[in-house]
Amino acid sequence: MSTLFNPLINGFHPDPSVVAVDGAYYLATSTFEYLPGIPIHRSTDFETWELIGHVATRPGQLGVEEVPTGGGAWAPTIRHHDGIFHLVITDAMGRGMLHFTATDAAGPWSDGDLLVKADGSGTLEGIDPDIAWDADGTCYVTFSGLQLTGALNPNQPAHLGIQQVRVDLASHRALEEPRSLWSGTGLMFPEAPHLYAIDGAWYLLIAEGGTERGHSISIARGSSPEGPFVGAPGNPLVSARSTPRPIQNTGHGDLVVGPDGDWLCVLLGVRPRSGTRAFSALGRETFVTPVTWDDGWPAIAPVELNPRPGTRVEVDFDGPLDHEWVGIRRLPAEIADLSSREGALVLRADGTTLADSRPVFVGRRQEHLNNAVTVRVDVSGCVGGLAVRYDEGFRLEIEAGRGTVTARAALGGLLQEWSAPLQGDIVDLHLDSAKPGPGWRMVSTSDIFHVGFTADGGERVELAEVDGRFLSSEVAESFTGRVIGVYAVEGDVAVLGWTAEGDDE
Ligand code: 6LW
Repeated sequence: MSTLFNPLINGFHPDPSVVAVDGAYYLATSTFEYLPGIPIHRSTDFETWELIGHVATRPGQLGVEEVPTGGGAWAPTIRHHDGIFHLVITDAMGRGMLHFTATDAAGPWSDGDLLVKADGSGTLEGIDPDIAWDADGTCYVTFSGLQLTGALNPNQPAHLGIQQVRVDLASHRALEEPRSLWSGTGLMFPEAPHLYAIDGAWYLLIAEGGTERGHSISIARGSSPEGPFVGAPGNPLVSARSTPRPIQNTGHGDLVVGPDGDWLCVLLGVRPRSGTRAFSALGRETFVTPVTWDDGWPAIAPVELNPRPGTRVEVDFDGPLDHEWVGIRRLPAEIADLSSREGALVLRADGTTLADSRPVFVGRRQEHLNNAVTVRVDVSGCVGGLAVRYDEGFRLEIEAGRGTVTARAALGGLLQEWSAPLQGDIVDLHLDSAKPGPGWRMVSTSDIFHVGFTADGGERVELAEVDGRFLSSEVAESFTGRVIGVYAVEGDVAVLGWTAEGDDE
């Protein structure tokens, strides 16, 4: 029997969708403005997951180069039909609703075709597309009718409920006007629909309640993929709302038969720390929980915390970057020079800073609640550093060069800096986050950042302590997660080493 670890996939990995193909599982998640986009994790036992590749590995597959904060790759559905992998997703405020295919889930994936309205007048308006086929091969795209175009009022977006169209995949055109389907029990934001044929019935699984504390999953059943659907008596099937559970915001799930033949639900959740006002440092992560069936209805077990052991990642930049590295609105390969200096990652400044939408930055997701990253940089004649970001407006940097080290917290338009002199050009920059220790004045927080540096051969100098709640999913502007990386703002910054160590105790 497999051990179900929770998180199943640590760090910023929201909106999971999973498919089983020939004894293996392929799981896709959202990446917003980051590239490569849409990671595919593979497992045969649901216990060990390997990042085998991404859907968006080439410029133009997603239109995220100029996407506003919060936009980009939202909520994939991955399926396998007639020997081909299919993935549908919304490139929110970017290209629109897209359909990708691949014969190997590791890639390469297709360029991505826009799913267009029946009259051909542009992309289907909505988010969170699902793709399903009936026994005759009719293709259904079921989606959430959240309207992202036009005058969007973020506090009161227009929402048309769960909708569906039949689609001709040869032309990528809808064959009809969107029809409304069952849209949940009446909670806000019905979204993340997935349609399944199980034991002669059709099931429509959705998320409702919004992706914060009210989040939940509900289901309905019908005799046809077009409905009519009748909601389950036990809805919502899962929600952590108003509970003291360590995993909150549970919702947005996908069902699959697990390796032991039992049903499982993968879903998103957060791990807030503190009391009623609690803060989730890492953003929305992927979790899993058992599903049982009774009288034709599924029951989804509450999500149990079961973290994996801690990890230590050391990178010495003597080969290509692994799949975990991401860039912001551009591919790491565009800016990461690994050939001009042996054993170094050279980042060439281009006039941007981390306040800009496309900075010279490559990073990795923060995977653990307790985390320490150290990078060694050579800053002769240049300026650059190490930073943790949620988005352009919520970030914490430690930057070296020109005889100074500066820690900088830029949080929703507020800015604070701490500086100290630097001797020499080789320096270790440290960005650690940990539970508040005894005596810390702020207790209702996720974690505290300790920002410091060690100049060649010297003692570690502590520059700043910053409350981690300001870099949490409850506070930051975008609903991504923490990404920690190296960046350049002046000249050619050589990164000589990277160590990240963390655990979830
Ligand atoms: C996604 C929506 C949601 O499209 O957040 O939790 C959006 N759910 O379903 C972006 O992740």
